[in-house]
Amino acid sequence: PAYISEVEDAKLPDDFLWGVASAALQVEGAAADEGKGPSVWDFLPHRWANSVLDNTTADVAANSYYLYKQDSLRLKALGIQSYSFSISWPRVIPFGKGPVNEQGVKHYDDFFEDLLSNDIKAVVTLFHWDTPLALFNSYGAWTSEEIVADFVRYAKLMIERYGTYILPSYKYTTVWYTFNEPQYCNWRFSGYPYGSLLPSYNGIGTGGVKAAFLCGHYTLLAHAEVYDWYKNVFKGTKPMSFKNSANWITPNSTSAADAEAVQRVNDYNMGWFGGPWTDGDYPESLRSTLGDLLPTFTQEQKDKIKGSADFYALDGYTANIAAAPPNGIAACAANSSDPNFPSCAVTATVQPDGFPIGPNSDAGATWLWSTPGGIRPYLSFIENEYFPKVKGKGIVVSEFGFADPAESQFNTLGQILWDLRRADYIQGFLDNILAARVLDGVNVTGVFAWAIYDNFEWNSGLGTKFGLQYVNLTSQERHPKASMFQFLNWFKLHGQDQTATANITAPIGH
Ligand code: PNW
Repeated sequence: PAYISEVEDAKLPDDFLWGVASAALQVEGAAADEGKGPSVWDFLPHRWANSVLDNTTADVAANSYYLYKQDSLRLKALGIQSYSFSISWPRVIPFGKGPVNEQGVKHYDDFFEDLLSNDIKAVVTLFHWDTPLALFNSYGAWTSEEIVADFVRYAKLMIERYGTYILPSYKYTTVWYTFNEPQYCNWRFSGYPYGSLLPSYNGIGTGGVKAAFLCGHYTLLAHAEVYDWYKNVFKGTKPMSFKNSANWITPNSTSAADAEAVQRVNDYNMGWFGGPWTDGDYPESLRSTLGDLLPTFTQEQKDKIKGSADFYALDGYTANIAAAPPNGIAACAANSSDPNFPSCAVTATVQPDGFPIGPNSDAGATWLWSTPGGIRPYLSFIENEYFPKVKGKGIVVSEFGFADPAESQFNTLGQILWDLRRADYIQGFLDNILAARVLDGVNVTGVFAWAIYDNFEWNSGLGTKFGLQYVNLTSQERHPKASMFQFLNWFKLHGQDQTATANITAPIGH
């Protein structure tokens, strides 16, 4: 392939979608304020000591429920085009079903209005893992088909209310995502393994595997229902998709067995949800490995799911190496407690020559290695090989980011803000995305950096920092880090100069 230096002067089109990302649970705080009901992630750290690495909670986090007006002025002052965030289901429907919390809905009215007045484009995720706790107690949440109707009701309510926050001139405003990374069904939707201790998760299936695939199944049914309603009843015209967690996988050797292992990992990461999207059903390798643990669709359901996303949204952070399982596929497939189940592949971050695939991330993100070179071949692979049927729909890199290990070692503000490893990762990643687009002809239409600022990193807590802005957890002051300027300069260099000014000593939200 041509050298990346050839894209130094390349410009991105005006409708290229870019910005920073967050999720409600991770940034909002106000966990029990103004009528909000508990989500499983509010409950978890209070119920089980050590369920979060540093025993922090998301009770306050970056307090954006109250500070959002400062946040959007800051985005505007920095010149950031779009903000990808999620709505909290238990904030607007506190018990998942039943009464609507008008104060919660009013909060998002103000929030959308505020973004609009600052000319920041809204990219909205309806569900980013904060399952209303009450739904676990009433029917086991994502292990029950009952959740489909409850999610669809919530989604319609939000889209009817906020579907008007659309600037017709801009192709990608507003993007709707139904779900964030259903690949983490069960464990992130429930806080697994602690969530598996919730009453209704007891005794389901084999080691939680059955629960995970039921969860994926109901996620797909709920997504397809919302998509069908949005396009055919609501007559919505904006793009809708769901965000997928998947990474570039290379084989450990040139053997056929390792090539098959790569295929199985791709089928597990991309095909579990992407297969039904492109073909109406799960990939063959998932069916043969999982057998009855994988639910089946009716023909009507298949028809509804097929085609139910307008582009592929990729949360692609890193890369991995895959090899065949030591005892063969048959032995693994027969044993759902095999550590390599269900992909039945061994994944690694050390190359055959003994070198790691890249510099590693923070102790709270051991899965994450700085491998920016992987995104370029991966984007080509997705468009040309894995999803050739949907070529032309485009790919948005809906999240990428890095937890700079230096930030947990240093403790003065100046050092924390000097996040050179994140800056380096971001530069490399963006260069490779541009190379995929300009030199390899991949239709990549947007990219979002995780995260707008430091936040609650799920089971790794507040101590694992992904932000392009630092948050002082006592004063709640925000400061841009070096990586934020690297990010912004890169977009300026490539034709996205958002000359904006704003006074960021803004009033508190409400
Ligand atoms: C994403 N992986 O999760 C989530 O959408 C965010 O909420 C989260 O804070 C962020 O990434 C950083 O972790 C991922 O193993 C979790 O490749 C795991 C992977 C990727 C994304």
